[in-house]
Amino acid sequence: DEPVASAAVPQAGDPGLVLLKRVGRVDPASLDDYRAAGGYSALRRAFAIGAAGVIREVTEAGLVGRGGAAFPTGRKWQATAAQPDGPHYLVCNADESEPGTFKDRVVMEGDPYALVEAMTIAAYATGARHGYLYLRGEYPTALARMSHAIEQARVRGLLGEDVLGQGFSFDIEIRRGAGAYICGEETALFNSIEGYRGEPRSKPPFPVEKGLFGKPTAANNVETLVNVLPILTMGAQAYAAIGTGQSTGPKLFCVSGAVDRPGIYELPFGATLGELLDLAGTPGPLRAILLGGAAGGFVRPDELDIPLTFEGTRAAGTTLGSGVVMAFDDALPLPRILLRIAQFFREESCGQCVPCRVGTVRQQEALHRIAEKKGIEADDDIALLREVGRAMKDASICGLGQTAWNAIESAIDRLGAYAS
Ligand code: L3W
Ligand code: SF4
Repeated sequence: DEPVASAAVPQAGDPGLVLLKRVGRVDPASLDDYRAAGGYSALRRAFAIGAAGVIREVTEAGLVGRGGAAFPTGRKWQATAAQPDGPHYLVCNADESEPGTFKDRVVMEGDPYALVEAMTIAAYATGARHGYLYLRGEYPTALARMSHAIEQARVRGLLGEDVLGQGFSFDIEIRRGAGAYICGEETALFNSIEGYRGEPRSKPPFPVEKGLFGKPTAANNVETLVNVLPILTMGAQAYAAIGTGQSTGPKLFCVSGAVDRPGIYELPFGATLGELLDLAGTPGPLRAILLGGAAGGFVRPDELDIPLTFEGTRAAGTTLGSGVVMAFDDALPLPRILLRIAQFFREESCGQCVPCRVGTVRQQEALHRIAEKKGIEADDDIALLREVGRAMKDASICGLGQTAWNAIESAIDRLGAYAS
Protein backbone atom coordinates (compact mmCIF):
# COMPACT_ATOMS: atom_id res chain seq x y z
CA ASP A 1 0.00 0.00 0.00
CA GLU A 2 1.65 3.17 -1.25
CA PRO A 3 0.56 6.16 0.81
CA VAL A 4 -0.85 9.07 -1.15
CA ALA A 5 1.99 11.57 -1.15
CA SER A 6 1.28 15.06 0.16
CA ALA A 7 1.84 16.32 -3.38
CA ALA A 8 -1.08 14.13 -4.38
CA VAL A 9 -3.50 16.67 -2.91
CA PRO A 10 -1.75 19.91 -3.83
CA GLN A 11 -4.83 22.02 -3.28
CA ALA A 12 -5.85 20.57 0.09
CA GLY A 13 -6.40 23.29 2.66
CA ASP A 14 -7.15 26.00 0.10
CA PRO A 15 -10.08 28.10 1.35
CA GLY A 16 -11.96 27.65 -1.94
CA LEU A 17 -12.20 23.90 -1.67
CA VAL A 18 -15.59 22.35 -1.00
CA LEU A 19 -14.96 18.59 -0.90
CA LEU A 20 -11.30 18.55 0.12
CA LYS A 21 -11.44 21.47 2.52
CA ARG A 22 -10.60 19.34 5.56
CA VAL A 23 -8.20 16.92 3.85
CA GLY A 24 -4.66 17.59 5.02
CA ARG A 25 -5.89 20.25 7.43
CA VAL A 26 -8.03 18.44 10.02
CA ASP A 27 -6.81 15.41 12.01
CA PRO A 28 -8.67 12.48 10.40
CA ALA A 29 -8.68 10.63 13.75
CA SER A 30 -10.35 13.40 15.74
CA LEU A 31 -14.13 13.69 15.87
CA ASP A 32 -13.76 16.88 17.91
CA ASP A 33 -11.63 18.47 15.19
CA TYR A 34 -14.12 17.35 12.55
CA ARG A 35 -16.96 18.98 14.48
CA ALA A 36 -14.92 22.12 15.10
CA ALA A 37 -14.40 22.33 11.33
CA GLY A 38 -18.14 22.30 10.65
CA GLY A 39 -18.72 18.57 10.84
CA TYR A 40 -22.23 17.32 11.68
CA SER A 41 -23.93 20.61 10.79
CA ALA A 42 -25.27 18.91 7.64
CA LEU A 43 -26.86 16.09 9.67
CA ARG A 44 -28.46 18.64 12.00
CA ARG A 45 -29.94 20.43 8.99
CA ALA A 46 -31.12 17.07 7.61
CA PHE A 47 -33.05 16.38 10.83
CA ALA A 48 -34.47 19.91 10.71
CA ILE A 49 -35.85 19.62 7.16
CA GLY A 50 -36.86 15.94 7.32
CA ALA A 51 -36.17 13.03 4.98
CA ALA A 52 -38.33 14.41 2.16
CA GLY A 53 -36.61 17.78 2.55
CA VAL A 54 -33.19 16.16 2.14
CA ILE A 55 -34.27 14.41 -1.05
CA ARG A 56 -35.71 17.68 -2.34
CA GLU A 57 -32.45 19.55 -1.69
CA VAL A 58 -30.33 16.83 -3.30
CA THR A 59 -32.62 16.81 -6.33
CA GLU A 60 -32.64 20.60 -6.65
CA ALA A 61 -28.86 20.66 -6.33
CA GLY A 62 -28.67 18.49 -9.45
CA LEU A 63 -26.34 15.96 -7.81
CA VAL A 64 -25.57 12.96 -10.03
CA GLY A 65 -23.51 9.86 -9.26
CA ARG A 66 -19.75 10.32 -9.27
CA GLY A 67 -18.90 6.64 -9.86
CA GLY A 68 -19.06 6.98 -13.64
CA ALA A 69 -22.69 6.62 -14.67
CA ALA A 70 -24.00 10.05 -13.49
CA PHE A 71 -27.44 8.81 -12.42
CA PRO A 72 -29.45 11.49 -10.51
CA THR A 73 -28.97 10.87 -6.78
CA GLY A 74 -32.27 12.49 -5.76
CA ARG A 75 -34.18 10.15 -8.09
CA LYS A 76 -32.36 7.13 -6.69
CA TRP A 77 -33.11 8.13 -3.10
CA GLN A 78 -36.72 8.99 -3.86
CA ALA A 79 -37.25 5.61 -5.54
CA THR A 80 -35.63 3.77 -2.62
CA ALA A 81 -37.59 5.67 0.03
CA ALA A 82 -40.85 5.04 -1.85
CA GLN A 83 -40.58 1.23 -1.64
CA PRO A 84 -43.16 0.01 0.86
CA ASP A 85 -41.49 -3.22 1.98
CA GLY A 86 -38.26 -3.01 3.98
CA PRO A 87 -35.82 -3.29 5.44
CA HIS A 88 -34.15 -0.68 3.29
CA TYR A 89 -30.38 -0.68 2.94
CA LEU A 90 -27.74 1.90 2.22
CA VAL A 91 -24.58 0.71 0.48
CA CYS A 92 -21.56 2.91 -0.01
CA ASN A 93 -19.52 1.68 -2.95
CA ALA A 94 -15.93 2.26 -1.89
CA ASP A 95 -14.49 -0.57 -3.99
CA GLU A 96 -12.56 1.99 -6.00
CA SER A 97 -10.84 -0.17 -8.60
CA GLU A 98 -11.06 1.67 -11.90
CA PRO A 99 -7.45 1.99 -13.10
CA GLY A 100 -6.26 5.52 -12.37
CA THR A 101 -8.98 6.24 -9.77
CA PHE A 102 -7.95 7.10 -6.21
CA LYS A 103 -10.23 9.98 -5.21
CA ASP A 104 -12.39 8.01 -2.77
CA ARG A 105 -9.27 6.81 -1.05
CA VAL A 106 -8.13 10.39 -0.41
CA VAL A 107 -11.56 11.26 1.03
CA MET A 108 -11.68 8.18 3.29
CA GLU A 109 -8.10 8.58 4.50
CA GLY A 110 -8.24 12.35 4.89
CA ASP A 111 -11.83 13.04 6.00
CA PRO A 112 -13.39 9.78 7.23
CA TYR A 113 -16.04 11.40 9.45
CA ALA A 114 -17.40 13.19 6.39
CA LEU A 115 -18.32 9.84 4.88
CA VAL A 116 -19.84 8.61 8.15
CA GLU A 117 -21.96 11.76 8.37
CA ALA A 118 -22.94 11.59 4.69
CA MET A 119 -23.95 7.92 4.97
CA THR A 120 -26.07 8.77 8.01
CA ILE A 121 -27.87 11.48 6.04
CA ALA A 122 -28.40 9.15 3.05
CA ALA A 123 -29.83 6.48 5.35
CA TYR A 124 -32.13 8.99 7.02
CA ALA A 125 -33.39 10.17 3.62
CA THR A 126 -33.97 6.70 2.17
CA GLY A 127 -35.31 4.98 5.28
CA ALA A 128 -32.33 2.67 5.84
CA ARG A 129 -31.37 1.55 9.31
CA HIS A 130 -28.37 -0.45 8.25
CA GLY A 131 -25.52 0.63 6.00
CA TYR A 132 -22.63 -1.23 4.45
CA LEU A 133 -19.36 0.34 3.48
CA TYR A 134 -17.89 -1.95 0.84
CA LEU A 135 -14.24 -1.02 0.92
CA ARG A 136 -11.55 -1.94 -1.54
CA GLY A 137 -9.40 -4.63 0.10
CA GLU A 138 -6.16 -2.93 -0.96
CA TYR A 139 -6.89 0.20 1.09
CA PRO A 140 -5.59 -0.65 4.60
CA THR A 141 -5.20 2.97 5.71
CA ALA A 142 -8.73 3.83 4.60
CA LEU A 143 -9.94 0.73 6.47
CA ALA A 144 -8.19 1.77 9.69
CA ARG A 145 -9.44 5.36 9.51
CA MET A 146 -12.99 4.48 8.57
CA SER A 147 -13.16 1.81 11.31
CA HIS A 148 -11.93 4.31 13.88
CA ALA A 149 -14.36 7.00 12.71
CA ILE A 150 -17.32 4.60 12.83
CA GLU A 151 -16.34 3.44 16.32
CA GLN A 152 -15.95 7.01 17.61
CA ALA A 153 -19.26 8.05 16.07
CA ARG A 154 -20.92 5.14 17.90
CA VAL A 155 -19.33 6.11 21.22
CA ARG A 156 -20.56 9.70 20.80
CA GLY A 157 -24.14 8.84 19.86
CA LEU A 158 -23.74 9.74 16.18
CA LEU A 159 -24.35 6.15 15.08
CA GLY A 160 -26.49 3.46 16.66
CA GLU A 161 -29.76 3.93 18.51
CA ASP A 162 -31.39 7.35 18.58
CA VAL A 163 -28.78 9.37 16.68
CA LEU A 164 -28.45 12.87 18.19
CA GLY A 165 -31.59 12.13 20.22
CA GLN A 166 -33.74 12.37 17.07
CA GLY A 167 -35.33 8.92 17.31
CA PHE A 168 -33.43 7.72 14.24
CA SER A 169 -31.26 4.59 14.41
CA PHE A 170 -28.53 3.72 11.96
CA ASP A 171 -25.28 1.82 11.99
CA ILE A 172 -22.54 1.02 9.48
CA GLU A 173 -20.79 -2.28 8.84
CA ILE A 174 -17.59 -2.44 6.82
CA ARG A 175 -17.06 -5.23 4.30
CA ARG A 176 -13.76 -5.55 2.51
CA GLY A 177 -13.42 -6.47 -1.13
CA ALA A 178 -10.91 -9.14 -2.12
CA GLY A 179 -9.31 -7.62 -5.18
CA ALA A 180 -11.96 -8.16 -7.83
CA TYR A 181 -12.73 -5.14 -10.04
CA ILE A 182 -16.13 -6.57 -10.86
CA CYS A 183 -17.24 -6.21 -7.23
CA GLY A 184 -17.42 -2.45 -7.87
CA GLU A 185 -20.44 -3.19 -10.06
CA GLU A 186 -23.27 -2.63 -7.61
CA THR A 187 -25.09 -5.95 -7.97
CA ALA A 188 -21.86 -8.00 -7.92
CA LEU A 189 -21.06 -6.04 -4.78
CA PHE A 190 -24.38 -7.09 -3.24
CA ASN A 191 -23.64 -10.71 -4.09
CA SER A 192 -20.24 -10.36 -2.47
CA ILE A 193 -21.76 -8.98 0.75
CA GLU A 194 -24.31 -11.79 0.73
CA GLY A 195 -21.53 -14.36 0.52
CA TYR A 196 -21.99 -15.36 -3.12
CA ARG A 197 -19.59 -15.08 -6.05
CA GLY A 198 -19.08 -11.51 -7.17
CA GLU A 199 -21.14 -11.75 -10.35
CA PRO A 200 -23.45 -8.98 -11.59
CA ARG A 201 -27.18 -9.55 -11.69
CA SER A 202 -29.32 -8.55 -14.62
CA LYS A 203 -30.96 -5.14 -14.27
CA PRO A 204 -33.87 -4.39 -14.00
CA PRO A 205 -34.95 -4.88 -11.31
CA PHE A 206 -32.78 -1.99 -10.13
CA PRO A 207 -31.36 -1.98 -6.61
CA VAL A 208 -33.79 0.74 -5.52
CA GLU A 209 -36.43 -1.97 -5.75
CA LYS A 210 -34.52 -5.25 -5.24
CA GLY A 211 -30.96 -4.73 -4.11
CA LEU A 212 -29.01 -6.12 -1.18
CA PHE A 213 -30.74 -9.25 0.20
CA GLY A 214 -33.46 -8.55 -2.40
CA LYS A 215 -34.51 -5.41 -0.51
CA PRO A 216 -34.73 -1.74 -1.55
CA THR A 217 -31.17 -0.39 -1.60
CA ALA A 218 -29.57 2.95 -2.32
CA ALA A 219 -26.05 2.30 -3.59
CA ASN A 220 -23.83 5.35 -3.91
CA ASN A 221 -20.18 6.10 -4.54
CA VAL A 222 -18.08 7.76 -1.77
CA GLU A 223 -17.67 11.05 -3.64
CA THR A 224 -21.38 11.19 -4.43
CA LEU A 225 -22.23 10.86 -0.76
CA VAL A 226 -19.82 13.48 0.56
CA ASN A 227 -21.30 16.01 -1.89
CA VAL A 228 -24.49 15.87 0.17
CA LEU A 229 -22.73 17.69 3.04
CA PRO A 230 -22.14 20.98 1.15
CA ILE A 231 -25.58 20.67 -0.46
CA LEU A 232 -27.16 20.75 2.99
CA THR A 233 -24.85 23.31 4.55
CA MET A 234 -24.74 25.81 1.68
CA GLY A 235 -28.20 25.02 0.27
CA ALA A 236 -29.16 23.50 -3.07
CA GLN A 237 -29.14 26.78 -4.98
CA ALA A 238 -25.67 27.88 -3.89
CA TYR A 239 -24.35 24.37 -4.61
CA ALA A 240 -25.95 24.31 -8.07
CA ALA A 241 -24.31 27.65 -8.84
CA ILE A 242 -20.98 25.80 -8.82
CA GLY A 243 -20.14 24.14 -12.12
CA THR A 244 -22.40 24.27 -15.16
CA GLY A 245 -26.17 24.03 -15.61
CA GLN A 246 -26.06 20.33 -16.41
CA SER A 247 -23.03 19.31 -14.31
CA THR A 248 -23.43 20.98 -10.96
CA GLY A 249 -21.04 21.20 -8.05
CA PRO A 250 -17.39 20.43 -7.52
CA LYS A 251 -15.64 17.36 -8.95
CA LEU A 252 -12.58 15.40 -7.88
CA PHE A 253 -10.22 14.54 -10.72
CA CYS A 254 -7.55 11.84 -10.48
CA VAL A 255 -4.54 12.94 -12.51
CA SER A 256 -1.71 10.52 -13.16
CA GLY A 257 0.89 9.56 -15.74
CA ALA A 258 3.19 11.98 -17.53
CA VAL A 259 2.57 14.98 -15.26
CA ASP A 260 4.75 16.80 -12.72
CA ARG A 261 2.24 16.69 -9.85
CA PRO A 262 0.00 13.63 -10.01
CA GLY A 263 -2.82 13.59 -7.50
CA ILE A 264 -6.39 14.53 -6.72
CA TYR A 265 -7.60 17.93 -7.93
CA GLU A 266 -10.88 19.49 -6.93
CA LEU A 267 -12.31 21.79 -9.59
CA PRO A 268 -15.78 23.02 -10.40
CA PHE A 269 -17.30 21.18 -13.35
CA GLY A 270 -16.61 23.18 -16.48
CA ALA A 271 -12.87 23.66 -16.19
CA THR A 272 -11.19 22.41 -19.34
CA LEU A 273 -8.92 19.41 -19.64
CA GLY A 274 -6.08 21.80 -20.50
CA GLU A 275 -6.64 23.85 -17.34
CA LEU A 276 -6.50 20.71 -15.23
CA LEU A 277 -3.33 19.51 -16.93
CA ASP A 278 -1.77 22.96 -16.44
CA LEU A 279 -2.34 22.59 -12.70
CA ALA A 280 -0.71 19.17 -12.73
CA GLY A 281 2.09 20.39 -15.01
CA THR A 282 3.19 18.52 -18.10
CA PRO A 283 6.96 18.15 -18.42
CA GLY A 284 6.92 17.55 -22.16
CA PRO A 285 4.67 16.95 -25.17
CA LEU A 286 1.87 14.45 -24.63
CA ARG A 287 0.92 11.62 -26.96
CA ALA A 288 -2.59 11.03 -25.57
CA ILE A 289 -4.85 11.52 -22.57
CA LEU A 290 -7.09 8.75 -21.26
CA LEU A 291 -10.34 10.13 -19.83
CA GLY A 292 -12.55 8.01 -17.59
CA GLY A 293 -10.05 5.20 -17.00
CA ALA A 294 -9.80 1.85 -18.75
CA ALA A 295 -13.58 1.98 -19.33
CA GLY A 296 -13.25 5.47 -20.83
CA GLY A 297 -11.57 6.77 -23.94
CA PHE A 298 -8.43 8.44 -25.30
CA VAL A 299 -8.33 12.00 -26.58
CA ARG A 300 -5.56 13.80 -28.46
CA PRO A 301 -3.34 16.56 -27.07
CA ASP A 302 -5.00 19.00 -29.51
CA GLU A 303 -8.34 18.42 -27.73
CA LEU A 304 -7.43 20.08 -24.44
CA ASP A 305 -10.30 22.55 -24.71
CA ILE A 306 -12.80 19.77 -23.89
CA PRO A 307 -14.82 21.00 -20.89
CA LEU A 308 -14.72 18.61 -17.98
CA THR A 309 -18.47 18.17 -17.69
CA PHE A 310 -20.77 15.27 -18.46
CA GLU A 311 -22.33 17.15 -21.38
CA GLY A 312 -19.01 18.51 -22.67
CA THR A 313 -17.25 15.16 -22.76
CA ARG A 314 -20.34 13.52 -24.30
CA ALA A 315 -20.45 16.18 -27.03
CA ALA A 316 -16.78 15.52 -27.70
CA GLY A 317 -17.56 11.82 -28.16
CA THR A 318 -15.84 10.72 -24.96
CA THR A 319 -16.68 10.31 -21.27
CA LEU A 320 -15.80 11.80 -17.92
CA GLY A 321 -16.33 8.47 -16.14
CA SER A 322 -15.35 8.71 -12.50
CA GLY A 323 -12.88 11.56 -13.17
CA VAL A 324 -9.74 9.79 -14.34
CA VAL A 325 -7.23 11.81 -16.37
CA MET A 326 -4.19 9.76 -17.37
CA ALA A 327 -1.54 11.53 -19.42
CA PHE A 328 0.77 9.62 -21.75
CA ASP A 329 3.89 10.82 -23.50
CA ASP A 330 6.02 8.80 -25.93
CA ALA A 331 7.81 6.86 -23.18
CA LEU A 332 5.37 3.96 -23.54
CA PRO A 333 4.40 2.67 -26.98
CA LEU A 334 0.65 2.92 -27.52
CA PRO A 335 0.24 -0.76 -28.53
CA ARG A 336 1.69 -1.80 -25.16
CA ILE A 337 -0.76 0.44 -23.31
CA LEU A 338 -3.69 -1.00 -25.26
CA LEU A 339 -2.51 -4.53 -24.67
CA ARG A 340 -2.31 -3.83 -20.95
CA ILE A 341 -5.87 -2.47 -20.93
CA ALA A 342 -7.10 -5.56 -22.81
CA GLN A 343 -5.28 -7.82 -20.36
CA PHE A 344 -6.94 -6.00 -17.47
CA PHE A 345 -10.45 -6.63 -18.83
CA ARG A 346 -9.67 -10.23 -19.66
CA GLU A 347 -8.46 -10.85 -16.13
CA GLU A 348 -11.29 -8.99 -14.44
CA SER A 349 -14.19 -10.39 -16.49
CA CYS A 350 -16.28 -12.53 -14.14
CA GLY A 351 -16.90 -14.93 -17.02
CA GLN A 352 -20.62 -15.12 -16.47
CA CYS A 353 -21.75 -14.03 -19.94
CA VAL A 354 -20.35 -15.16 -23.28
CA PRO A 355 -19.80 -11.84 -25.11
CA CYS A 356 -17.52 -10.58 -22.37
CA ARG A 357 -15.92 -13.89 -21.34
CA VAL A 358 -14.95 -14.76 -24.91
CA GLY A 359 -14.75 -11.22 -26.30
CA THR A 360 -12.15 -9.98 -23.81
CA VAL A 361 -9.95 -12.97 -24.70
CA ARG A 362 -10.34 -12.45 -28.47
CA GLN A 363 -9.65 -8.75 -28.00
CA GLN A 364 -6.41 -9.37 -26.15
CA GLU A 365 -5.31 -11.99 -28.69
CA ALA A 366 -5.93 -9.64 -31.63
CA LEU A 367 -4.06 -6.79 -29.98
CA HIS A 368 -1.22 -9.13 -29.17
CA ARG A 369 -1.00 -10.25 -32.77
CA ILE A 370 -0.99 -6.64 -33.95
CA ALA A 371 1.63 -5.64 -31.39
CA GLU A 372 3.85 -8.55 -32.38
CA LYS A 373 3.07 -7.99 -36.07
CA LYS A 374 2.41 -11.71 -36.33
CA GLY A 375 -0.25 -13.72 -38.16
CA ILE A 376 -2.96 -12.08 -40.22
CA GLU A 377 -2.75 -8.48 -41.43
CA ALA A 378 -3.46 -5.74 -38.90
CA ASP A 379 -6.46 -4.58 -40.95
CA ASP A 380 -8.11 -7.96 -40.51
CA ASP A 381 -7.46 -7.88 -36.81
CA ILE A 382 -8.83 -4.36 -36.51
CA ALA A 383 -11.99 -5.51 -38.31
CA LEU A 384 -12.18 -8.43 -35.89
CA LEU A 385 -11.69 -6.08 -32.93
CA ARG A 386 -14.57 -3.90 -34.15
CA GLU A 387 -16.86 -6.91 -34.50
CA VAL A 388 -15.98 -8.32 -31.10
CA GLY A 389 -16.18 -4.85 -29.52
CA ARG A 390 -19.64 -4.33 -30.94
CA ALA A 391 -20.83 -7.69 -29.61
CA MET A 392 -19.43 -6.93 -26.15
CA LYS A 393 -21.05 -3.49 -26.10
CA ASP A 394 -24.44 -4.73 -27.26
CA ALA A 395 -24.76 -8.05 -25.48
CA SER A 396 -22.80 -7.99 -22.21
CA ILE A 397 -24.72 -8.08 -18.96
CA CYS A 398 -22.82 -5.33 -17.19
CA GLY A 399 -20.65 -2.25 -17.65
CA LEU A 400 -17.40 -4.20 -17.67
CA GLY A 401 -18.13 -6.01 -20.91
CA GLN A 402 -20.03 -3.03 -22.33
CA THR A 403 -17.01 -0.75 -21.92
CA ALA A 404 -14.09 -3.18 -22.45
CA TRP A 405 -13.62 -2.01 -26.04
CA ASN A 406 -14.08 1.74 -25.46
CA ALA A 407 -10.47 2.76 -24.88
CA ILE A 408 -9.15 0.58 -27.68
CA GLU A 409 -11.75 1.84 -30.13
CA SER A 410 -10.91 5.44 -29.25
CA ALA A 411 -7.18 4.76 -29.71
CA ILE A 412 -7.82 3.38 -33.18
CA ASP A 413 -10.30 6.06 -34.25
CA ARG A 414 -9.00 9.17 -32.46
CA LEU A 415 -5.29 8.53 -32.14
CA GLY A 416 -4.79 6.55 -35.31
CA ALA A 417 -3.21 3.69 -33.40
CA TYR A 418 -1.83 1.09 -35.82
CA ALA A 419 -2.22 3.44 -38.81
CA SER A 420 0.72 2.81 -41.08
C1 L3W B 1 -33.43 3.26 -10.59
C2 L3W B 1 -33.60 3.24 -12.93
N1 L3W B 1 -32.07 3.27 -10.60
C3 L3W B 1 -30.07 3.21 -13.46
C4 L3W B 1 -29.07 3.27 -11.17
C5 L3W B 1 -28.27 2.00 -11.13
C6 L3W B 1 -26.91 2.53 -10.73
C7 L3W B 1 -26.85 3.87 -11.40
C8 L3W B 1 -26.14 3.87 -12.71
O1 L3W B 1 -22.02 1.89 -13.68
C9 L3W B 1 -20.42 3.01 -14.90
C10 L3W B 1 -19.89 3.23 -16.29
C11 L3W B 1 -18.40 3.37 -16.10
N2 L3W B 1 -34.18 3.26 -11.71
C12 L3W B 1 -32.20 3.22 -13.00
C13 L3W B 1 -31.48 3.24 -11.78
N3 L3W B 1 -30.18 3.22 -12.12
N4 L3W B 1 -31.29 3.22 -14.02
O2 L3W B 1 -28.18 4.27 -11.59
O3 L3W B 1 -26.53 2.77 -13.46
P1 L3W B 1 -25.86 2.26 -14.77
O4 L3W B 1 -26.43 0.92 -15.05
O5 L3W B 1 -25.99 3.31 -15.81
O6 L3W B 1 -24.33 2.15 -14.48
P2 L3W B 1 -23.45 1.24 -13.46
O7 L3W B 1 -23.44 -0.17 -13.93
O8 L3W B 1 -23.80 1.48 -12.03
C14 L3W B 1 -21.36 1.84 -14.87
C15 L3W B 1 -18.16 3.03 -14.70
O9 L3W B 1 -19.35 2.71 -14.04
N5 L3W B 1 -17.23 1.91 -14.58
C16 L3W B 1 -16.34 1.84 -13.58
C17 L3W B 1 -16.35 2.63 -12.58
C18 L3W B 1 -15.35 2.53 -11.55
C19 L3W B 1 -15.42 3.31 -10.47
C20 L3W B 1 -14.42 3.34 -9.43
O10 L3W B 1 -13.42 2.64 -9.42
N6 L3W B 1 -14.68 4.18 -8.45
O11 L3W B 1 -16.45 4.10 -10.31
C21 L3W B 1 -17.16 0.85 -15.42
O12 L3W B 1 -17.94 0.53 -16.26
O13 L3W B 1 -18.00 4.69 -16.27
O14 L3W B 1 -20.45 4.42 -16.78
O15 L3W B 1 -26.83 2.70 -9.36
O16 L3W B 1 -28.79 1.10 -10.24
N7 L3W B 1 -34.39 3.24 -14.01
FE1 SF4 C 1 -19.27 -10.80 -16.01
FE2 SF4 C 1 -18.32 -9.53 -18.17
FE3 SF4 C 1 -20.79 -10.46 -18.20
FE4 SF4 C 1 -20.14 -8.36 -16.65
S1 SF4 C 1 -20.15 -8.38 -18.84
S2 SF4 C 1 -21.43 -10.11 -16.10
S3 SF4 C 1 -18.05 -8.93 -16.05
S4 SF4 C 1 -18.90 -11.70 -18.01
